[in-house]
Amino acid sequence: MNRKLSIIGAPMDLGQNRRGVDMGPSAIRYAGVVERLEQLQYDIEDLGDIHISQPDRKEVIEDSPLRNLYEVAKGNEQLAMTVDAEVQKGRFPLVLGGDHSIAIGSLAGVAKHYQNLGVIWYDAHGDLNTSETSPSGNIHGMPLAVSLGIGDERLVNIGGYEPKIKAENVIIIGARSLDEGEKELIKEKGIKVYTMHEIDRLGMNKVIQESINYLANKVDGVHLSLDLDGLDPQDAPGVGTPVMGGMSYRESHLAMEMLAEADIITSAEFVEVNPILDEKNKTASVAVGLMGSLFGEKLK
Ligand code: EXY
Ligand code: MN
Ligand code: MN
Ligand code: MN
Repeated sequence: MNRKLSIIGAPMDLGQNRRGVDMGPSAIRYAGVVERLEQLQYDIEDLGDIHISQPDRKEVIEDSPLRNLYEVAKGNEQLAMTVDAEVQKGRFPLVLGGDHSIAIGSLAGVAKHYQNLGVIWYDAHGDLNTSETSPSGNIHGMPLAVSLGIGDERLVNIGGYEPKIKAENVIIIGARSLDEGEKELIKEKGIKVYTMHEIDRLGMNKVIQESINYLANKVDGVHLSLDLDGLDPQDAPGVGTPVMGGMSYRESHLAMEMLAEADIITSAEFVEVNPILDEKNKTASVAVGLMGSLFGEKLK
């Protein structure tokens, strides 16, 4: 594992319509992320938060069904530049969300440094919608499609190139709420998905082992995009779009520990922590615990 970590806060809440997820980076810092990872002897730089401009609601020009398109695109351009610069310096970017629309910027900043970037998308959702298939207009339901080069050009081309990733290098883990258009895209592109059904049948051990094997010899880096709503709402209640029947705290720890052991993750983001919807910062603490495992707590 790269011993140099750069923490980047992305206080974005414009990719969806519930207030509070912009406080995710603060909640995760408050839950002790820096101290936790410092104990593991990482060289940590906390770069603070990128700036997210607020939409001027009086002057919104609605030429798109995508909610807050301009501000989401602008914030992600900035995130892409920040992440890009850290990777350039040889540092591991650890991005704290913010809603999941920030994966557009993280991946735009990371993917240009790889020929074949693998992606593990740990989520209750597929985040594979476009303006045509989206039931909500919320961009946090679209970042995986956007990164595959599918969707509104103003999002797809963030960072000045497209696509960021290839369908055969993506694995979705934990899916249990997929829209019809997303299911079609998964079929059409042959995206590897472990739904909760498969996780129940195979067990997390097998799912992660298979995922590691699937990506091995194919990719030159792996980005982990971990949406806290991938976990069961009992373990991670502070999220805007909870879905029952998710992965447990323990399964998620096992997943992180196995990824740490395999030493394949080269960048990561933890998203959708919403302290307003949380119970005593539980979800932020869970996120920090999972980061501890991902960065090798058990291996020490
Ligand atoms: N599929 C639904 C939509 O596109 O509106 C819900 C998306 C929720 C996305 C969350 C963050 O992963
Ligand atoms: Mn706000
Ligand atoms: Mn998501
Ligand atoms: Mn989700």
